[in-house]
Amino acid sequence: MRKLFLLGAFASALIISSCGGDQKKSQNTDAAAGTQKATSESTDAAPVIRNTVVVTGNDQMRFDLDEIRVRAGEKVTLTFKNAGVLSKEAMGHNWVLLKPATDVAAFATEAIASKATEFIPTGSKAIVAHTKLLGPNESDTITFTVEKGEYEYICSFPGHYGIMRGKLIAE
Ligand SMILES: [Cu+2]
Repeated sequence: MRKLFLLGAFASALIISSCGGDQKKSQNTDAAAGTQKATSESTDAAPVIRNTVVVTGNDQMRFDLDEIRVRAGEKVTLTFKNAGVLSKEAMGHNWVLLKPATDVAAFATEAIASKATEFIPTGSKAIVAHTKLLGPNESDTITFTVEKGEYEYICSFPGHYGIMRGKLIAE
């Protein structure tokens, strides 16, 4: 998990510094895959694709992972933890996976209007999977299976999705 976190942090640093993006990124990924191969019995040379994932959210309105890679067509088990201390009413978090090409801003607006269902618009066709809304130290584990593609995930608590979001890539 720690490795995933570090890699995520490194990836976002690369994105922030942005120049030369693709080439640098693939070099980094290759290096990471090499490390992983040396230290675990990973059977695949591909970088950090895991279907068991732990994500945390915090009081700074951040997920610790801004990119998650999973294997398409196989069950993903995702545990989301709220690592903050602020109350659920003030700083609750959830993890909501949206279908590719979802208008995230429109979805988030719809979510704000869904307070009775903890900011999950019931019946929304945009949702692939979601956790419960969590208060401090709470966690929720969900399972889902996705087809190949790129999906965005957000926290749908009002005001959070702008920075509390990331990308899930199924390959
Ligand atoms: Cu949140």
